[in-house]
Amino acid sequence: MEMEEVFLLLGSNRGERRQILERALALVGERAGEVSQLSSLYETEPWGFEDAVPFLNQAAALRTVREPLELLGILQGIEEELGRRRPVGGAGPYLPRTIDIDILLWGGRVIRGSRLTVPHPRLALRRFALVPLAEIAAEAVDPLTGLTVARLLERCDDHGSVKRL
Ligand code: PH2
Ligand code: MG
Ligand code: MG
Repeated sequence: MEMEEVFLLLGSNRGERRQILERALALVGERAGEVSQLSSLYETEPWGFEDAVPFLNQAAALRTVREPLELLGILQGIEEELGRRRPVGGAGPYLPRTIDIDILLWGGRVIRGSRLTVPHPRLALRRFALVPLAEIAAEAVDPLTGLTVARLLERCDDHGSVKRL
């Protein structure tokens, strides 16, 4: 298996947000590969649900030899260990979360499975993901549109607040 570069987005809007992100990144580095780049922390307005508690979001580059579903399992294990509780019965409305770790891009790959879709299906709609990602990977290309992350950000009409800390 070749080493590939994967871009992740971490988010937290419950508990000790900063510590939780740090802990999550340490576990990703122990279990999944090498965390080779990290964005700044951003405080971001909740997107898609009514919740007064702002998120901390941070993007990371991961160099890994894991297969996609293997990585997904590792990330979900970390989410669970750090207190994430998923509602029984799958996707419902968004709920506050101590930690969410999403796979945004996986090199130039397109993955469409029942458990995992890459590029992340809502990446181009979300400033809270594009701004941190552009800080570390402005020139990475979205394989579906051929557009760079910098360009996706220019075209994004989300106006949610995203503040660099
Ligand atoms: N994650 C969501 C839904 N809404 N809003 C912000 N600001 N940050 C997130 O990480 C986030 C969200 C679903 O995972
Ligand atoms: Mg998410
Ligand atoms: Mg998620």
